[in-house]
Amino acid sequence: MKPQILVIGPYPEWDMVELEKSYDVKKLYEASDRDAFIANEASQVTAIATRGELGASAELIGRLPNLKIVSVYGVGYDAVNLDACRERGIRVTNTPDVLTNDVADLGVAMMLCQSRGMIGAEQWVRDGSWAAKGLYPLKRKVWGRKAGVLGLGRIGFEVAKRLRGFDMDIAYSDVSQKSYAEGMTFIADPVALAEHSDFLFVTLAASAATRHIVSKPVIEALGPEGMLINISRASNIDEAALLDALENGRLGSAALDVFDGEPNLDPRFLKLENVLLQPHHASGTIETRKAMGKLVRDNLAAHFAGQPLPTPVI
Ligand code: 8YV
Repeated sequence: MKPQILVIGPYPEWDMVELEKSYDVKKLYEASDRDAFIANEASQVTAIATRGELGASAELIGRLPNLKIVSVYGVGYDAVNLDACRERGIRVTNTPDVLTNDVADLGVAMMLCQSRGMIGAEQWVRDGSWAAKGLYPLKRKVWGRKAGVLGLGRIGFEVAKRLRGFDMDIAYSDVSQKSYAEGMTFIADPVALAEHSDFLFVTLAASAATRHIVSKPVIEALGPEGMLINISRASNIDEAALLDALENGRLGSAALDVFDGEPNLDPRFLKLENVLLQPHHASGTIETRKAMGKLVRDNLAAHFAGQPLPTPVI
């Protein structure tokens, strides 16, 4: 008999095919009655496979008495209730490293796209404005300006490496100074970092400790000429303060891949012209998603074989 695993949200078909070869896959996302499904179908589940943003709540963990492992398809595991897992000795794994470069690429692309007004420029060509009105309105340069990286972990470091190619003055904030941050200025206080920056990248792993670390004072320190780029989690930002500041011009602009309540983001975002909106796809390339799927399966396989887990969180 194949072990039962519970899949919280769908994966690409290529992953589902592979998972189904080894496991009796229970698809929570297809259940019309979630409670009945968990009670009747998922009682023998020993593993959860989930996406970074979907996670596993204490309630769900509590309803799966045989659960032994949660394998997360993503580097962020903030949506998994680690306390509930620790209490029962449930292991948790994630997919670090394989997605680092793609996430950094998208963050830098978002900065360029927003600063140079590329979405509006595309529209200018398509709707005939170019021929009718002439030159596209001038935008702001990127190269040589000041960037701040809030969280110089794997992704933050790759963002900074790319920004060097634009001859930017790079500063960063983290819990401590990093030995690998050569040529970058350490500014511990996020408000001071924002004050120093034209572009502020949020690349922190989200946790209860980092909730709203990008606070109203940070947003206002970035100011009317500043741009906030978030490729981490929405919870790192005080979104109400962000919306207010974008609406009244106390913050210049933002480029966001993540939102509170996503995919149902606050409709106020849709009315703003000074924000670039992306659908949480920083790791969304075929190559990286295939590598993430494989790592999810490798962690599950190692668990069921009694081998050390390749990428454990706990
Ligand atoms: C998602 C992510 O898991 O790595 C993370 O933390 O949030 C993403 O990679 C991905 O979008 C799949 O849903």
